[in-house]
Amino acid sequence: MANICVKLNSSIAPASRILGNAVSITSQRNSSWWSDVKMGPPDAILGVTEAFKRDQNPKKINVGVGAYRDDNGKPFVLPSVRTAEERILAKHADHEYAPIVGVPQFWASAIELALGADSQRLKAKHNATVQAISGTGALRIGAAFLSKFWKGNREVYLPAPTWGNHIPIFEHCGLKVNKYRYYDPKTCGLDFKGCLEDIMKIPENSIILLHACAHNPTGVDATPEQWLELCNVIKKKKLYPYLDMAYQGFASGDVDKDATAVRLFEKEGLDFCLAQSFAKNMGLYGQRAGAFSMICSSAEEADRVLSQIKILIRPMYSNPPLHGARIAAEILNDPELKAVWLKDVKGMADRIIDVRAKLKNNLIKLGSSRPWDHITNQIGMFCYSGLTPEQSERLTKDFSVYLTKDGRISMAGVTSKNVEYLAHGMHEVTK
Ligand code: IK2
Repeated sequence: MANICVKLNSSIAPASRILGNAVSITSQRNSSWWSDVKMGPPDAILGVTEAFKRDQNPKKINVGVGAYRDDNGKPFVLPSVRTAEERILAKHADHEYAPIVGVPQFWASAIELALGADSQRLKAKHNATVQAISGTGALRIGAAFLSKFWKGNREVYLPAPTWGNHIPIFEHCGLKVNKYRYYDPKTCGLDFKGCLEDIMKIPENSIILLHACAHNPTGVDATPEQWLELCNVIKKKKLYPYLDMAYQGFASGDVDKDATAVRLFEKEGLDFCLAQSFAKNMGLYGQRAGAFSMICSSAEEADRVLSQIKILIRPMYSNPPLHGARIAAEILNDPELKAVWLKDVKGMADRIIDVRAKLKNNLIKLGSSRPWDHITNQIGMFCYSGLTPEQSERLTKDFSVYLTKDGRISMAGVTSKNVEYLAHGMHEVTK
């Protein structure tokens, strides 16, 4: 150890002296380095799964996390994904580093899926697109870019409520987080009037985040007409839109229909950020396949923006993982396999639509006098049930039904086998 030296205050000091210092500082403090670190709370969503795993009740149901299950409650690997994996294995591909921007066949087809193959701005190369560590990583790259380069008001406006992780993603990047009205608890639907009123009050040159489809946690989306109005207000108020599309295909079962908002913003000539995830629509949760794009005003601007995105990514994680991106690329670049995937997505969306109806009908059959129409009116993975935190807690404690405290039910965890029991529990806690 004596011959290991460390640079200290511009002079070279033997490591033993430094280590000696560390030991004496620790003993002076009479505690360890991290004795002041407080225990943090479990994650509001992933913590629910941890508690579910500990429960011994054979009737337990996990409707906490938004992860699709088949009708037997088992994780589902899409047939199109299985085929893609077999093809990749047969290719004996290497495991070299991906470029900083990721697998080109992946990110190029990801943005085409969002904007559509006929997108004029895609053809004109107005997009700066990179592969990202799923949707979360995509959002994070965008937040880091905005934090470094945004010259307007350093505030981002999020819908109330929103996916819980949006808040720390932007805050960690030094942007102030504000809310605009979105959900109306009285109707369990969209508070469109309140939403427009609040957006009109946002200071010009601020950033606004919008869920492109299948809003999480409410399952409440704007209609195409309402999207057009939102787009016009955003343009008029000179706001910078950040679109988060984590569920393309999951809302309606149709990837083109679910891209309505993104394509509208593109056609209306707005520049915007776009975060995409393939966790849900390809079931690639743990593969972390996502994409981040900035739609810019010219190809030349997109080139400059891309160069800076690469500079941000390099010290974050250097370059993204290969496997999930290869799977998605295999699917999106082969018309036949893509057709299988589109059927897979529709199958998942339809199963969810089916269990929504079953849940509502079971509640009616049990004699519940509460209005439950929102269960079938809301779309996508989640039902914002209207259960209070107390009712949600009782559902967990007395019925081993695991959900987040805001009453959000992941419909992806509901099956034809457990729906009756879920309805029974919901009826008992809302009587
Ligand atoms: N954006 C939104 C709106 C999301 O809902 C998600 C995924 N959330 O899923 C967990 C849950 O709410 O139960 C993401 C982004 C990011 O997803 P990922 O990073 O998994 O692609």
